[in-house]
Amino acid sequence: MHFDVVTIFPDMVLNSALNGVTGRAIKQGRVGLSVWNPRDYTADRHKTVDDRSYGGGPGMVMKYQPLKDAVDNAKGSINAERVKVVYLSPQGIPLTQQLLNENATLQQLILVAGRYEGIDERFIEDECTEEWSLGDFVISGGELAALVVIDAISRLLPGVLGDDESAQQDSHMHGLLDYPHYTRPEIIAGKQVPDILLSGNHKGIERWRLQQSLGRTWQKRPDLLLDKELTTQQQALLEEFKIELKNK
Ligand code: 9D3
Repeated sequence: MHFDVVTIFPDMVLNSALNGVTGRAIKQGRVGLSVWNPRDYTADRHKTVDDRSYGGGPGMVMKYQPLKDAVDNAKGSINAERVKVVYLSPQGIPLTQQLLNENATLQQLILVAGRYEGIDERFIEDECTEEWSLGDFVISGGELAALVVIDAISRLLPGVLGDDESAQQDSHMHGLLDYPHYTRPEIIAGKQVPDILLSGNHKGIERWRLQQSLGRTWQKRPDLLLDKELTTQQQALLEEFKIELKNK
């Protein structure tokens, strides 16, 4: 997958994406990343990328032409068939793991990061195939959202995660929260690591972890259980979790 980020803060994207899992994937050539700065496609002395809003009011709007030229150059840089141009904005559909999974087989994903109050509506209508949001809260621009998308999709691509990490991903994200994790030392501030984790009983550990996942999801994110069918065994584990909680 090749990511192209259209942004007036290209360093913000590069400085972050070149670290960690995404940085490794890029260095290995499993992921491509290019940044396109609308300022580089301006013709005036001040390299103007924004202008006042028709109708008045506070805040500036990103101009159509520098964005259009940046996206056209991104498109022209690669010969790809499966391409999307996504505008990251508060008006977009909220990102979910499912949406990201569905877009992990694109060849090229052009991510448009806005600044100021937003971008000219005609650019969204004519150039963007979709609009995605991080959720119902306000951030200052689309760059962090683009980084979230790049990170989340890169993790889904073949070879990007190590075998261990991939196996973890397989066994989890089945719509439940994670179970608790512990490492040495065995006692911290009087708190023991749960006995089962020291038992060497792998079936018992697996059962405990699934039960913790179910219990924690029920406690912290009951909404996740509403549209999820639990198996008979999972229902029993959750009921046991609730009973043990009452007896505490
Ligand atoms: C506070 C200003 N808002 C009301 C007038 C409009 C507004 C404009 C631009 C709010 C945020 C932004 C910049 N945000 C993004 O570019 C953005 C975003 C977000 O703010 N929340 C969740 N997801 C995203 S993706 C891009």
